[in-house]
Formats: sequence, C-alpha cells, structure tokens
Amino acid sequence: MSSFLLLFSLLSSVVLADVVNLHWNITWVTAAPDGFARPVIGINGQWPCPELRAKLGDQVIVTIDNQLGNQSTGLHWHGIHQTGTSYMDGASGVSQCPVAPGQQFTYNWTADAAGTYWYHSHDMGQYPDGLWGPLIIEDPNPPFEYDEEIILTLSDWYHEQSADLISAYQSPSGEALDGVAPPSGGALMNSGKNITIHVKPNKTYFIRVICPASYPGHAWLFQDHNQTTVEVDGTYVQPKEANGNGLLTRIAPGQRQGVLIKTFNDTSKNYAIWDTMDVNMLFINKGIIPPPMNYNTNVTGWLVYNESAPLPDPPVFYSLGNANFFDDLDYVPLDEEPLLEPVDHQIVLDTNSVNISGISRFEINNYTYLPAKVPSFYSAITTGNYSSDPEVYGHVNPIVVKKGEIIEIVINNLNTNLHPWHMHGHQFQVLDRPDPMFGKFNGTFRTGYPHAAPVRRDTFMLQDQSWGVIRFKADNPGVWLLHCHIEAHTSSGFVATIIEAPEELAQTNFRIPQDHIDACKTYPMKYFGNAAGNIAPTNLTGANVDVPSYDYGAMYPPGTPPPFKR
Ligand SMILES: *[C@@H]1O[C@H](CO)[C@@H](O)[C@H](O)[C@H]1NC(C)=O
Ligand SMILES: *[C@@H]1O[C@H](CO)[C@@H](O)[C@H](O)[C@H]1NC(C)=O
Ligand SMILES: *[C@@H]1O[C@H](CO)[C@@H](O)[C@H](O)[C@H]1NC(C)=O
Ligand SMILES: *[C@@H]1O[C@H](CO)[C@@H](O)[C@H](O)[C@H]1NC(C)=O
Ligand SMILES: *[C@@H]1O[C@H](CO)[C@@H](O)[C@H](O)[C@H]1NC(C)=O
Ligand SMILES: *[C@@H]1O[C@H](CO)[C@@H](O)[C@H](O)[C@H]1NC(C)=O
Ligand SMILES: *[C@@H]1O[C@H](CO)[C@@H](O)[C@H](O)[C@H]1NC(C)=O
Ligand SMILES: *[C@@H]1O[C@H](CO)[C@@H](O)[C@H](O)[C@H]1NC(C)=O
Ligand SMILES: *[C@@H]1O[C@H](CO)[C@@H](O)[C@H](O)[C@H]1NC(C)=O
Ligand SMILES: *[C@@H]1O[C@H](CO)[C@@H](O)[C@H](O)[C@H]1NC(C)=O
Ligand SMILES: *[C@@H]1O[C@H](CO)[C@@H](O)[C@H](O)[C@H]1NC(C)=O
Ligand SMILES: *[C@@H]1O[C@H](CO)[C@@H](O)[C@H](O)[C@H]1NC(C)=O
Ligand SMILES: [Cu+2]
Repeated sequence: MSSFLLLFSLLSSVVLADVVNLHWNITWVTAAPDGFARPVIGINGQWPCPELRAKLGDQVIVTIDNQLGNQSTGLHWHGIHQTGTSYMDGASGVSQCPVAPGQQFTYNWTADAAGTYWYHSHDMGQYPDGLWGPLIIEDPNPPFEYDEEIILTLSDWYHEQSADLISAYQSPSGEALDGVAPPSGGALMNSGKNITIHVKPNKTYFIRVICPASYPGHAWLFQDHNQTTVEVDGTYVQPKEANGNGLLTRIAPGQRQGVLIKTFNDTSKNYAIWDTMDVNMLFINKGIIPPPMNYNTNVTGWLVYNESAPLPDPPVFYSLGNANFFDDLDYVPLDEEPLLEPVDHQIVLDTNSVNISGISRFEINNYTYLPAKVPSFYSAITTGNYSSDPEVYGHVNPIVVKKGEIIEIVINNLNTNLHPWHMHGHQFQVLDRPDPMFGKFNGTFRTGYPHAAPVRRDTFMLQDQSWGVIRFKADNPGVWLLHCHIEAHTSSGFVATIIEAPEELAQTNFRIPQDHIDACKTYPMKYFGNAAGNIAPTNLTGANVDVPSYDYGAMYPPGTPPPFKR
C-alpha cells in the first residue's frame, strides 16, 4: 500500500468512527428461560441482556449504574485487548474496585479489532446469574461474503443463584463436585428452550456462536447443513468445513466461533439445531461418577424455512463418547502470523484442585489466588521502581513480564476435569494441547506441532490430566488475568495475574478516573500502595493470606451436602 493510500485509509477511519454511548442500569429481573422462574441479573429491566454492537474504530462508552441493592458488580469486555486502557478491563480487584450498590462507573475503550466478543460480570462469580451479552465489533470489510447475520449463544442454566453455588462448592463437600453440580436447568440456546431462527432460502448466513457457559463446554450442529468456520475468538481463520452429518464443532466457556451456512432453495422443511453440553466435564468425584442417566445434556432449536411445516426431532448423531470433533488447533489464522520465536521467558504452571482447611480451592504452583487489598493495576502504577517486583502484588500468582518479550506459558493440568483457560489483554498462539492423560509437558511437542502459523485465540480448552502450551508477545502494557473460565473455579482461586511491562505503567502520568476512585472509596477498598495497601512497597503486613470462605448467604451449613437434585 502506498503511503498516500495508507494516509487516506487512516483518515477515513477517523472520519467514520462514532461514539457508542450507553447507560446501563443493572437490576434484578425475574425470568424463566426453562419454565422455572427465578431472579436473574438484567440490564435496564431486560433479560437476556442487550447485544452491544459497535463498528471497528468506534469509541465505546458504557456507564453502569448498580441498582442490585445487595451485590457489587462490574463488566469485563471479553476478548477486547484494551490497548492502553488496562484499567477499563472490568476485572474486579484487578483493574478496578468492585462497583458497590448505588454507584455509577464508566467504561471507555476503543473498538480496535473486529470480531465476535461478549461482555460479562467479572465480580462475585456473578455472570451465571445472567449478567452477560454478545459484543460485536463490525468489520467494514470482512474477508468473506454473507447476506445476513445471526447470533447463537450456547450456555448452561442453574435454578440456584451463583452466590449459593459458590458457597456450596467451597463447603467441605464441594471438592467432590469438581466444580459445581450439573446445571439444574440444562442447556440453553439464545437464553431459551425450543427457540426458532427464521431463515430465507438461498442465502449465506454468518452465524456468530458464543459460549457464555459457566461450567461445561458445548458441541453443536445444524441438521443437514454444512458449516464453514471463518472466525475463532476474533481471529479470522482459513475457511474450514464441518460436514453436518459427521464432525461436531466444539466451543469452550468463553470462546466464540464464526461460521457460514448456506440455506437451501427448497422451503418445504425445517431443520434442527442440536447442542449438547460436554458430558466429559460432568463426571464428578475425580472424574468417576457420571451425570445422572435421566439428565438431558441436549437442547434443540430450529432453523425455520416454513412456519407451517413441522419442527423435526434432532437426528441422533452418535452414541455418547463416540463423536468426531474438529480440533481447534488445526484452524489457521488468515494472516498466517508465524509461530512466535525465540522464547524470552518460559513460565510453567502446575495446576490442580486442593482442599485448604476444608475449603475447596484451585492452585497454581501451590498457590491459590487470594484477592489483593488494592487492585493489582493500581499497585503497578503506585509502587514506582518496585512495580517489577512480584512481591508487591501479594497472593495473586503474579507473573511479571518485560515489554516486547516473547512469553511461553506451559499449563500442566493435574486435575481430573477439563479447564478452559482465558487470558485478558491478548490473543495467544496455541502451540500444542494433546489428548487427556498425557501428564506433564516434558519439553517435546507432539509430531506435527506446533504449526507454522498456530491458531490464535483468547480462550483454549485444556484436557484432563494433560498439558497445553501457549505463546504471546508482551506488547500490551497492563495487568491481565490468566484464569480458568469456569466461574466456580475462578472464584476458587484458579487465577494468575500477568503484570505486563509494569515499569512503563509506573512511569506514565496516568491518573485514575475520578469515578473509578469513587468506586474504591464507596466499596471500600484502597487504591494505592502494594497488595496490603501499604505505601512502603515491600511491607506486606496486613495483606490477605487466608482463604476466604465466600459465605455469601450460608444457605448450606458446613458439612451439609448441597441440595442438587440428582
Ligand atoms: C420445549 O418443548 C418440549 C417438547 O415440546 C416441551 O416438553 C418443553 O416444555 C418445552 N420447553 C419450554 C421451556 O418451553
Ligand atoms: C436508570 O435508572 C434511573 C434511576 O432509576 C432512571 O431514571 C432511568 O430512566 C433508568 N434508565 C433506563 C435506561 O432504564
Ligand atoms: C439479592 O437479591 C436477590 C433479588 O431480590 C435475591 O434473590 C438474592 O437472594 C439476594 N442475594 C443475596 C446474596 O442477598
Ligand atoms: C473516552 O476516551 C477518549 C479517548 O481517550 C477520550 O477522548 C474521551 O474524552 C473519553 N470520554 C469520556 C466520556 O470519558
Ligand atoms: C439463489 O441466489 C442466486 C444469487 O445469489 C440467484 O442467482 C439464484 O437465482 C437463486 N436461486 C433460487 C432458486 O432462488
Ligand atoms: C456437505 O459437505 C459434504 C462433504 O464436503 C458434501 O458431500 C455435501 O454435498 C455437502 N452438503 C451440502 C448440503 O452442501
Ligand atoms: C440454489 O439454486 C441455485 C441456482 O439457482 C444453485 O446454484 C444453488 O446451488 C442452490 N443451492 C442449494 C443449497 O441447493
Ligand atoms: C410449507 O409447509 C406447508 C406444510 O407442510 C406446505 O403445505 C407448503 O407447501 C410449504 N411451503 C413452501 C413454500 O414450501
Ligand atoms: C442427546 O444427543 C445424543 C446425540 O445425538 C443422543 O445420543 C442422546 O440420546 C441425546 N439425549 C437425550 C436425552 O435426548
Ligand atoms: C508444590 O508442592 C509439592 C508438594 O509439596 C512439591 O513437590 C512441588 O515442587 C511444589 N511445586 C512448586 C512449583 O513449588
Ligand atoms: C515426552 O512426552 C511425550 C508425550 O507428550 C512422549 O511421547 C515422550 O516419549 C516423552 N519423552 C520423554 C523423554 O519422556
Ligand atoms: C508495615 O505496615 C504495617 C501496616 O500498615 C504498619 O503497622 C507497620 O508499621 C509497617 N512496618 C514498617 C516497618 O513500616
Ligand atoms: Cu476450571
């Protein structure tokens, strides 16, 4: 591209950028997506929460008003890099203080990468109560053609509230559950059961599939229709086809996948959309006890061509445990970004569940994440020359990386369940991720891995008792979480904190926005100093060192098994 053209396109993007300005009241709403009415968390009196849509280059400004009365809140923009705006990332206790009831708080960030994303609460283990929605950054020039767009969300649903589920999980009987019990309301599609999606004949649909699940992953297909994957987690990939009658496509909690389907010319029939929760993740008690026989992990919806024609049952595609899946490691980014090398810094994380004084937790290299008394980003900008010293961040599993380094992270999963790992602030290359039971990474990749241009995503599923290796370039100074996206596990300390280029953060003249400081004062939580809230960076006296019980409501007294219907 000539410099003239480059200048022209920069100018045109400046001219076309808009401000998307939203005011969201966060409130309790009653909803019954599976027929059972319960309180859920909605926005402006509505549930499901609204879709947020912006154009590439737009400035997104969302003011939230916490009207919940009895819980704090906050919103994370899942997959958005927040380049230069780490403090807008929305992770409570990390990039901001929790927003207390009665408080308002403004997020302001640039929609700098097109793709399929979502937003959700990153406070109190709260998003399974319904506080999430699709987040779409439209591309003015997508690298494929389509006529219309559809959003399809695949999630799980509980009749119990998150606070109670997390209390139950952290009770002495919780660890056997390996997370939380099978969802009581089963799977939902677009936050409902029996949904219909009306389609026109002879059209190409771009379907943005989002998995805002809180526990198991999902697999889905469109009866008789082939689907072609063109995007994963905001990364365009070389088109790859899955045949509707054989291969299933999988999606993990937190992930997104953009697929194209071509509708038939014949409008006499309708077709099922079939989805199942990943049954492998529903085995409890160290992977031994299967979900109850009568437990339906499936949900069905329909592509409707003809409203007068019947809605067919989904075909039975396979006997469970005998399905063929697409391996997401075989998607190739359209930009073919080469494998990042050489590695400047390798980090090895051994991960497992652990019982600490009767409380079920997860640990990373023998440490469970304990919240700091100051959001870690605020510690990075207020500890001066000490900001590169992991000590100052306390018990948050800090990983300090320098600007420009190529970082390799090896995650060894010693646990008997699968875990979807998500990183804020980046999309990482996924180099290798073998089948279950491969043990720990020994320095040797499998034959054929890593690929020359590895798939790049912000969330990847790690198999049980096996390993995964990812790489990224530390080109986005900020404080970013790396955590399992099963919400009960996040709340149980399955979290590390990447402190990226803290020396740069500490040296800017950045000032925390006044409403973010006000959130801290109201909660209350300190907003300067180290993890203990001390000004002397190495004085950690008073920092959190004990595991909190997350006893939000004490619905289940210690020792009592949680009342899940099995
Ligand atoms: C979905 O349809 C099935 C079969 O008709 C029915 O039994 C079930 O009650 C429906 N669920 C909801 C929530 O409408
Ligand atoms: C948000 O809540 C305020 C205060 O109750 C109310 O005045 C306003 O109309 C609400 N906004 C929306 C969009 O519901
Ligand atoms: C918060 O309020 C909701 C809605 O009234 C209620 O259902 C829930 O039990 C309350 N939660 C806590 C932890 O008090
Ligand atoms: C949002 O951020 C942009 C870019 O930094 C800034 O120009 C604008 O003033 C901010 N708007 C608000 C309402 O804070
Ligand atoms: C299908 O659409 C193409 C244009 O996309 C058109 O040429 C063709 O006639 C259409 N066929 C039918 C059966 O509608
Ligand atoms: C789906 O793909 C298979 C294999 O590529 C092909 O044989 C079949 O005709 C395709 N079906 C449709 C409906 O396009
Ligand atoms: C629909 O009809 C057009 C010709 O009009 C043909 O090119 C196309 O392959 C047909 N589509 C399907 C899905 O059969
Ligand atoms: C729609 O379905 C009805 C009932 O099966 C059928 O009578 C009608 O011909 C169909 N319409 C089209 C356009 O195929
Ligand atoms: C769920 O779908 C699978 C695959 O088609 C099937 O084997 C199983 O019987 C279904 N379960 C129920 C309860 O319908
Ligand atoms: C974690 O603890 C185990 C058992 O005490 C020990 O063998 C292992 O080396 C420790 N791991 C790390 C990374 O410190
Ligand atoms: C390393 O692990 C791989 C499987 O991940 C295995 O095939 C290989 O034999 C192991 N090498 C050594 C030296 O243990
Ligand atoms: C360390 O911090 C604690 C708590 O703020 C304070 O009481 C103590 O005096 C400090 N110690 C030193 C040596 O400054
Ligand atoms: Cu997990």
